[in-house]
Amino acid sequence: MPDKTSYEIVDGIAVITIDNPPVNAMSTAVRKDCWAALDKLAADSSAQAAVLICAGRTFIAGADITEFDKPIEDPWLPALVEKFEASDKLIVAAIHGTALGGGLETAMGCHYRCAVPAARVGLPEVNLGLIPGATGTQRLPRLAGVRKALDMMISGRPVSAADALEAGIVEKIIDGDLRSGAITYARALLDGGAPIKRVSQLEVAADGIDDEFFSEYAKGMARKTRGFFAPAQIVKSVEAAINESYEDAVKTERRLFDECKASTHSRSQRHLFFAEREVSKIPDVPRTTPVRDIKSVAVIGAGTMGGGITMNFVNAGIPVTVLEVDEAGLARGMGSIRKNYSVAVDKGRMTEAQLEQAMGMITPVTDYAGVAGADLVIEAVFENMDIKKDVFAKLDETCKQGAILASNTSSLDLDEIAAVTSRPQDVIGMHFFAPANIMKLLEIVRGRETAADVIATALAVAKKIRKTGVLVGVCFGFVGNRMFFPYIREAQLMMLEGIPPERVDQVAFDWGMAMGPHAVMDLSGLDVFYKLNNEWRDRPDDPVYCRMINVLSEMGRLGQKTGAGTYRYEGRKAVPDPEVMDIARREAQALGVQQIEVSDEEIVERLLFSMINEGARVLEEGIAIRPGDIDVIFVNGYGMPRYRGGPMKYADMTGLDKVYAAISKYRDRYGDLWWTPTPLLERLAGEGRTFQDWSENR
Ligand code: 3H9
Repeated sequence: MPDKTSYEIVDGIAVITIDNPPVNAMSTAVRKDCWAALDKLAADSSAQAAVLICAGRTFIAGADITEFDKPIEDPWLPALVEKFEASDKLIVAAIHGTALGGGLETAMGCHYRCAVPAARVGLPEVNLGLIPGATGTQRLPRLAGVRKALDMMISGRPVSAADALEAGIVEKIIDGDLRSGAITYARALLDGGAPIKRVSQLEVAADGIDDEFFSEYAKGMARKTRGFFAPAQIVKSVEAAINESYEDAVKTERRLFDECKASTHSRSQRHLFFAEREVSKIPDVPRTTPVRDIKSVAVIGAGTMGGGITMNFVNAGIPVTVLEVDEAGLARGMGSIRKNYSVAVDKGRMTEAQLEQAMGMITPVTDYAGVAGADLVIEAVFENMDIKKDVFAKLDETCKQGAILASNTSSLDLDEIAAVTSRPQDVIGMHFFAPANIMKLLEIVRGRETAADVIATALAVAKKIRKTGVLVGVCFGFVGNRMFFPYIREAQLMMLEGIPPERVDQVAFDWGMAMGPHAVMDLSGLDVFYKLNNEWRDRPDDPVYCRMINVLSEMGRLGQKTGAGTYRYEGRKAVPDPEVMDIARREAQALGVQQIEVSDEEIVERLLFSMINEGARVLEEGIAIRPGDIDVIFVNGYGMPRYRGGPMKYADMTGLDKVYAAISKYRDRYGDLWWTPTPLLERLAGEGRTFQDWSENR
């Protein structure tokens, strides 16, 4: 027998075990082996039935995603699933861990399914820009009903074994040893004369599914799935389960799957799947690096950021000491944390008792002695170098040896901060994104002297508090903000050029951004950008640069919080303000900025390509380790849609020659200062290569 599966007879039952670590993905080799095992089962007179089970930590976690960019090799998964179903001998799938995607589809090709209580099953293909393509869109509605199947496929969220049992996706829960339990179950089915249940032959329960159902369903999911290609394809495929014969509907599913697989969306989302796993691999920090034990955390500063950071740790069960300069600030900070938790209570996500328990894990203090024993201290004070240095000097005096001293700075020189301590090896940046209790991204900033175990610990902490930690180097703004500045700069310049902010925002939104640049600035506060620009010490001298941020901030128009910024606010509703465009026109005249007409394409290019050019520089300087790391930053921290894959993947898919040509065109128009193509971009464009290719073959 080939080595990805084993075949053994126990009590007249063939036990087919897949063993393809780490997650038993259905690779070509596994598919071939399963095919052979099924042939053997058919010919084996000593086997009356079979159990399909997996070794290791999980049942099959899906098709092997690494094979999606290569030509498909037979047997392809849909054919294998049909072969399981066609078996004349009864087959039971025995599920532990997660049966996902092609894994659940294979299980649904079997005649019965049993699972351990902790198992979870789901069809998460949508997260990869795909639809289930091995008859899952046809089988799940037959077992669980149309609505439940759609909900599972559109959300991509797996359900528990208990939920699967209730929905009819599995027939039995096995307490205790799965293998022996599944064999006993198969034996009992045989002895009881249970029929061979072929899911494809079941009717789809169509009660309550009228002509309107699918269009209503599509309308209902529209807001959450805006811009994504796969969700509507899933709906169409399930619609086929109702309106077409099984054989025709499977063909429809195949067509819709192939369209998804070839789409830029799926290529982007598959790229992110691997990029998000790769970020934790640091070339000079091996996985075996020991991590420091983090049992207690202290947060310096109880402002909005400090409060949000605190909540992350409390939610992960780690007690936090919060330090503020005075009792009043402390009371305000604790009040906001309580208020945030109350919102969760109001929404039914938390009970009053849990709220009190969470608050009980926070110790408010005003004296540095109170944070002396913490394993990890995160400074979240005002973004100002002198203040930060002062805090770190105090931490160096008070904190125990071995404590990790982290700064939440979003832009400042971490090495300069570390230099005020006697232990720069213990200093690291942990840049959270607002709102810190919600946003997934954590930029982990490595200083010149940060120790390897401190980096490994910060990455482990990120995982513990359910953040995506990305390691970056020291420079102004690190990776995210540094690359976001050109995007903001171009939005600002376009305002001076007479292009209304609402148009720029609409184009960015339609491209897929969660919000346009002007709306983001108004939300964060124009003063935040104003201060950041002023902290940027070696900013090129350009009076036009972000001029409107300066003018509006100095007028006290700071954004949503003052009721007016670039927009005027009626409650939270942004209303275009003609006065702002009047100011922009006057400023443009004074600065000699031409009024121009631009296409939507130009708006996208100027916003995105300026950012990509900076990204290439970030890579050249080694500030980001891989282009994929940059992409992970932008989809997790800056509202970039996953279906674009992040700025660097978007550039690769657009073609670096096109990006280079456009940047050169803007250099001709605006000069060298901001639009000089980065040498790396120029070289790769000339060689017809991608950032990804460069990263893998350096
Ligand atoms: C599909 O099935 C299509 C079909 O409908 C139709 C076909 C015709 N393939 O996440 P982890 C790797 S689409 C290849 O760190 P965890 C992963 O890259 C598929 N590799 O572990 C990582 O590698 P490395 C539908 C895969 O315990 C390692 O395994 N299925 C696959 O945190 C460990 O992964 C899905 O979308 C794969 N399918 O989480 C499920 N899955 O160590 C995708 C994982 O080199 N997978 N790897 O970095 C998951 O959601 C999680 O991996 C899982 C485990 C929950 C299983």
